Amino acid sequence: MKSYLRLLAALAALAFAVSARAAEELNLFGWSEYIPQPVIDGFTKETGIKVNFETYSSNEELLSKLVAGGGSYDIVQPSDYTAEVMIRQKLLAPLDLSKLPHLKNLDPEFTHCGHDPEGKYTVPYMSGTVGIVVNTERVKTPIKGYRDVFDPKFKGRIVVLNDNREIVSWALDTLNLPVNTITAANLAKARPLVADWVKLVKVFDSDSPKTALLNGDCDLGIVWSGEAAILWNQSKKFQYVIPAEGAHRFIDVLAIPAEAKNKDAAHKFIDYILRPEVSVLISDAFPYTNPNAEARKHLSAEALANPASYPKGGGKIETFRDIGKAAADIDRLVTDLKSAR
Ligand code: SPD
Repeated sequence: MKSYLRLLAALAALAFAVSARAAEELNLFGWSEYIPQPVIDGFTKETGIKVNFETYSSNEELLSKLVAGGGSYDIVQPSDYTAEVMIRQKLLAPLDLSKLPHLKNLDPEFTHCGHDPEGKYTVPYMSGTVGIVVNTERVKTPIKGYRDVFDPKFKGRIVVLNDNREIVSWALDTLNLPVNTITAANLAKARPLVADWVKLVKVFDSDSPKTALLNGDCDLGIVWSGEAAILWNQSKKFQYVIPAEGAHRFIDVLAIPAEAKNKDAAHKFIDYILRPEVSVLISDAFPYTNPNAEARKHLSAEALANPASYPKGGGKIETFRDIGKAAADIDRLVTDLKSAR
């Protein structure tokens, strides 16, 4: 009788453990076109943790939803300079590095950077640049920089990122002004250039700017390097050019909001992403620059030769930093000019 009761108790404990495991959830808030669904499904299959996945198209959207949503997200995926803002505003939780044994796979070039010098809050996800894509079957003049793209003869043939900080940085680079020290005087100098440029643009799209180039709606683009890499894989007519005036290099990271309710599951997900075999799946679907040195060893020679994913040489390449309140000035400037076009 006693052993029968013990068996019953063990079964009840097992049922409890199984239902607790099934109830575990992870609320993931990431960039669109960046985290492949099979990677998320693989995590759920392995851990039993259900992932609720929401996407955004800009760092500004992430910030405003995170601030409004309190503790609704367990993992976010800001770019370096936005992670820096979040750290300053105490919106991120320090990571428990003992729960991230695969951190060792990262190339040190991408860790302990300016946005998180001690590596306490963020883990690099993917890196990349913002550059020019040219459909060389349709554009026969040499395209080397922003001024070549924003030539009035290309009016209605250009797709660019729908990202105000990016757009203003192209004008600042063109004028040889700093992209991280934003003053009213420099914004006033950039304004006429941006005003002219936005009038030439046909499509503003940060989610899938490749689409307008693939379907022939546009012949030139200023896009994320991963989008350019996908275009190159489709056809070598899509050439990637790092703008001669200067380009932006970003590191997008994974981080856990301070108010997250499922921090343990969040650490499990981040460590899963750091596994080489998982990271390779991400590179296959979204060929950005992979910061995971172990994963890179498993990439094909063709993937590593993609000039958008792994550009060789190049001129002035800068990272963006937290610019505080000036971010709102940039937003206002571009929003005004877009609505006046
Ligand atoms: N679709 C994924 C896009 C990722 C872009 N991250 C870089 C943002 C830098 N402002």
